[in-house]
Amino acid sequence: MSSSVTFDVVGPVGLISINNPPVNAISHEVRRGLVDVIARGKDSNIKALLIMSSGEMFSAGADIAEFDHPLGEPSFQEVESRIESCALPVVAAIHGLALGGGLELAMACHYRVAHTNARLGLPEITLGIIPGAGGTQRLPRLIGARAAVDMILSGTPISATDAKAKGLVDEIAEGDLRDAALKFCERVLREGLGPGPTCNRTVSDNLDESDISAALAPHARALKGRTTQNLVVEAIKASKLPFSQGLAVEAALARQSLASRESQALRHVFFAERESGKLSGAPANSTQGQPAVIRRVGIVGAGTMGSGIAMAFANAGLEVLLNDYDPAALARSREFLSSTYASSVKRGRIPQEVANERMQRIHSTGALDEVANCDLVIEAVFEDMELKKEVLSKLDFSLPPERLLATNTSTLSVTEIARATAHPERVLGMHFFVPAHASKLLEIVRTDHTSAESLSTAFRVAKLLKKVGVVARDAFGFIGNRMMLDGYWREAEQLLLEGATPAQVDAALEDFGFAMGPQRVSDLGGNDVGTKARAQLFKRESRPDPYFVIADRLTEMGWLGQKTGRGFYLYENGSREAVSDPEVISLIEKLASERGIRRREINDKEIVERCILSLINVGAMVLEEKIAARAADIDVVWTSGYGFPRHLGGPMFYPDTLGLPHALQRIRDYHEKLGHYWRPAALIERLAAENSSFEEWDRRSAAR
Ligand code: T1G
Repeated sequence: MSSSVTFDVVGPVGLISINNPPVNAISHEVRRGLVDVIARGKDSNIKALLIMSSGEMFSAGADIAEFDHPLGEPSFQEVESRIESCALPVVAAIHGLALGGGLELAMACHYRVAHTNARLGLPEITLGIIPGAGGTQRLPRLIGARAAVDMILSGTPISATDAKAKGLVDEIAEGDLRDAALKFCERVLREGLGPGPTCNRTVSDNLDESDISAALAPHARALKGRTTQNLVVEAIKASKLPFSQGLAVEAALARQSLASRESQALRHVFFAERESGKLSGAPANSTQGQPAVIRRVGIVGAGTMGSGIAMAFANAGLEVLLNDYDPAALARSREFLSSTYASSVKRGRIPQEVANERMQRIHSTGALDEVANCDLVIEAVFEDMELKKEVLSKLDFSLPPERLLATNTSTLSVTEIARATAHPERVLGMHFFVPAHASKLLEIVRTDHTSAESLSTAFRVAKLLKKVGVVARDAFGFIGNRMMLDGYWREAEQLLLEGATPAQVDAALEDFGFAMGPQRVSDLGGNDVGTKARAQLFKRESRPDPYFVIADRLTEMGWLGQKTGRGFYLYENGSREAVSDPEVISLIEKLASERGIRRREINDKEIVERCILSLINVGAMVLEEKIAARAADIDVVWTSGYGFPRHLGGPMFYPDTLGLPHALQRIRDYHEKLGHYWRPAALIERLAAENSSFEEWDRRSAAR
């Protein structure tokens, strides 16, 4: 008898409970346990079966960790056919999340009761797979093919109320779910409703080509470069076939999707995001630190970043004290906060009362010492070393030594800033990304003094903010900016000098899968922001010319990007549409001739190859220098913070799929052609020589 599935008798009902923490994944053991207990339903005293789960949720679906090996028997199909063909009515009682195989299991039951807090979804597409446990055949039978294709393409769970309205659940329960579900079973028995196999239902609507394109259109941007959506549509179409035939079609398509590189990449990112939140980079002499409880957060500096960070914490339900010595800055910040919340309300993202609550959680103050009673203080003042040191030393004086002190610097040495305090062990960098209230990544920058407790607290903060926290060692540009400046973006500029146009480079990288090309991103953020950041970084380490000579010249000329109507592109009359600017091309030609760079035709393949290979090469150097603890951490930084396409797995996973020997050969070719800065990273040379991979390197490092 499996310990993760138990069986109790409550009157005429056989109560089956799944208990497989932390997320009740329908693992091999759970499937075996279910088959065992369903057989117990044959006991003559049992008139109905009720399946529910303990813990926070019904189930997060199949056990994703099992996907790299053939799934053990009994299969989902076996478990579900035993439920569906059961002579007794089988009811599923759903609380919290019912996702993927968890919802598919519930759909194989004859009836579903959902608690008001239930959220039901098939998020498989986020893992590059299609629902493979009958979801593409039973969901259309319950809610219609059109609604089913929408739900599976979005992958977003729906509420119990919506699920009831669509016909996915039969009853909504408030209060005690177990009681309500047992009452529901008694009603089914009293009214003699009997078993109601979903497979016997037919799909109420048709899915023609216009329906399909209409269903795909809203997801075009999110699914750019992906293929799983086509398999989803094919599987849903098969729901018109007799059930067993449709199920066979689904199984074949599910196997195809599971074997795809797209799914391997997305599963890699899924687990990498969860692994990145665990201490790997902590100083050797420290133990796993106990994270502090954070209820009230102080933010010093009410500029765009400070205000955005304040919003992130208020949105997560925490009290925020936003400090700035300049009353005008505080007033501008309130304006920014209320207009940002107003536009979220206008877009229907949050109701007005939630916007009000969040706004009220942010308290402004001109008195720095007021933040002394906060559990965490984050400094977000102007990017100037002396100013940041002055603020940190004042905070260090007033804030109890066990409280965490963070700096939001993106360019300056955190180690140097921490020198202004008497407690460097409680100082680290919290590098938020624009917009701080919405971007998913939080780079946690540790110095050689940062304690494990401080790191654990920073991880807890990332989880509280629903961000992915990745530890970076304090160094030039940390993980993300180092790779962007020394690799990806630097190469984009080099290609412009050699003959490519901004539009060509951006289009090639957008076709590769980036949401936006580097020149357009620079114009969006402001070319001056990049120039200032590099000037700060050069105080740590310089870089040989040419290094962003085009962007820096545009800054000198005041062509800062969208905010000035021109940058790498023209933006006419305040539009956000980037229009090619012949004057920029002439400027680039001039900068190239000043450096004796011969210009030539460059094709898209070379553009993508050079920008991505240089990213990979610098990524390997970041690993060698222990700035990142894991190759997978780099993948998380770039997929959640820099727009690297998730379905390619990230800049370190991607070459593993190409084969490192091939990547090394191409890097060597460019080293020969383009010179020193293309020197292959020693780590790539070593792994290629061993025909190994970054994934293998991570496994070995973790085992050490
Ligand atoms: N399988 C295995 N482990 C899982 C898991 C799963 N489905 N879901 C979560 N975990 C682990 C996770 O790695 C972490 O482990 C811990 O649980 C807590 O997760 C047949 C084929 C449910 C919203 O896509 O979206 O069913 O790091 O940190 O932030 O058609 O986890 O502690 O060791 O993420 O509260 C479809 C995936 C599967 C849902 C909770 N299901 N999970 O978020 O906690 S495919 C999904 C999530 C499928 C069928 C197909 C989230 C969550 P560790 P966490 P959280």
